[in-house]
Amino acid sequence: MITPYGGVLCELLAQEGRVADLKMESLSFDSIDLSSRQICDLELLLNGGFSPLQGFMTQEDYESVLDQNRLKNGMVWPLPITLDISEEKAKSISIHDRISLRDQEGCLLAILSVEEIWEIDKKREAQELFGTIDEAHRGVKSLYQKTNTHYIGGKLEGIQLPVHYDYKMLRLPPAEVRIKFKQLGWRRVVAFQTNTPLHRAEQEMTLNAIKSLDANLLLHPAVGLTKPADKDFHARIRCFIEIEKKYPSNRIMLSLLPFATKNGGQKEDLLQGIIRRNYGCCYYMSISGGRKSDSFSFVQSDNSNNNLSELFDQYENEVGIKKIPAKEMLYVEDKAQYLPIEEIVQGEKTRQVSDKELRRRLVEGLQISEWFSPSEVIRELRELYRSKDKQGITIFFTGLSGAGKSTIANVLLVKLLEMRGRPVTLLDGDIVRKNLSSELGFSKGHRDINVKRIGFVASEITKNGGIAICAPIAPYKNTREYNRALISRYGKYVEVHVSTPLEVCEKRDRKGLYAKAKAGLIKGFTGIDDPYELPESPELKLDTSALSPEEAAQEVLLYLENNGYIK
Ligand code: PPS
Repeated sequence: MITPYGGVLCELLAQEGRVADLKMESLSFDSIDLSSRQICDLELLLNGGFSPLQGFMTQEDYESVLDQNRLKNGMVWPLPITLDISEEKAKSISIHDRISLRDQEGCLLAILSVEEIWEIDKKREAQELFGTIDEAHRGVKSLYQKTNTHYIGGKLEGIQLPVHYDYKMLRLPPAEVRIKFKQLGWRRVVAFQTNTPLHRAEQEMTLNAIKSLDANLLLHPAVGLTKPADKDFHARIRCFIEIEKKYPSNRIMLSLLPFATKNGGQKEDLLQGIIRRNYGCCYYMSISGGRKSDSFSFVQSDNSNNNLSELFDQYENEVGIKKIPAKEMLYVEDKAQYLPIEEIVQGEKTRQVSDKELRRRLVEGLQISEWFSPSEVIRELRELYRSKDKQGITIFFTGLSGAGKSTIANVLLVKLLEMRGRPVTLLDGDIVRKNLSSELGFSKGHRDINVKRIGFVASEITKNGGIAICAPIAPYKNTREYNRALISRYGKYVEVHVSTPLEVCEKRDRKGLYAKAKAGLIKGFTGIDDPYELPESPELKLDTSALSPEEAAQEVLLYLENNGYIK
């Protein structure tokens, strides 16, 4: 029977006294500010997750990993763990230098003793790692576009682990996880890697696996490249917290792994296994990518057409962790239980919900049954995929001066406030010019800044589930499209072209500005000597020469109601 890996953890954090010395010495060192991806690698190096590595790889290790999935000392290691720097930086650093590695706020994390600096042969790396040099592959694209030109390798001395303010209790380093396993008397642990929330099918699948192996479960999602302010991330973690409660409490532990994907297919899967071995697990199981949109089958990560387990199978004895297959389970309606596919008798009615269907139901606010997922998990997902009537909305009026934007916006504001439900904010042109953009004039550059500021504030309101009503002239198409793209990431964007003809606006001329512009007293006036670029496909077009303000506002409400955004 397989036993947990007894190998020594290479934790690279310096002892307390040494840390004080290093901090003093580092005052004269050059610094590298690490990207979030590099910080993930550094964390796993410092906390022992990447044992036996003692620093960022030198060229010999790197070449050996590319050539034969092994470090130069012969140990299995499938992917390079390297630190990339720019050519300019590479020129300013010499071998034997010591370099401070800092996070994005400048906080000192570690000291690197430079052993080697070399230029990356990206073509070779792409070919060896991803089997292609085609940038359609995410790993290749990232290597070509986001990775610097040089690698710098050498041993590390850690000052402190990267700082996390969120879910501290769930961010256990390998040594602490090992201790917990010991305290709990867990000798056989299956590490389960997933990027997506678990539903009942995956819960049953993992339960089935641990029962058959007489083991326990470490639910160990990789949460590397996520930003603390990312709503998605928090919803995902809360889903894990909720599903954890649905397991027998003595069988499961949830912990977060600071690993940033390297899009490395089979090689990455093996690396993930090695990391879990270092955390004290003896089995490894993974699903990535969720369910296919049209069926229940798990989508294996990334580039490989081969069975994802092949490379793992080849090395598992040497590595000291065994991969177990993720066996799909389906809900059998007649039996009101989940069964592995191979145990389902022909003719038995099974049920499934694809990812696409799940998203549709979440967005439409439709029912999702308990057999598919616990209501607590669905509640968290509903926060993320808010149904249309709970999503934030931006209603963006655009049109000439005097077209009637502000008047309709004010009527709409009152009507929406009457309805209650969501907080509503009016960002009228004049209000914004007074409070947000008082230093700006009417040049193209200033108008762009003004309209983008409105877009930014509206995007924040929309993100947080409110309604933003905006009413600037916003004469330029590109800036409007910029706002549309920004805001649509967070909720519904409704462009309303207030298309009242120029002649009508001129005739109204409530502020007397058209007369002044025509007399040449104001320069660059929209519609007179500055362009108004017509919206190509606004959600609504309203001409106030034919509609009263109430009628125009009613059109907007009808649009929102017909499309499910208000009830
Ligand atoms: S923009 O282009 O979107 O930044 O304009 P906006 O912030 O909506 O400001 C438009 C109001 O400013 C007054 N005003 C001018 N408008 C257009 N062109 C020039 N040169 C200009 N100078 C001053 C004008 O009264 C607009 O008010 P509304 O409410 O639209 O009539």
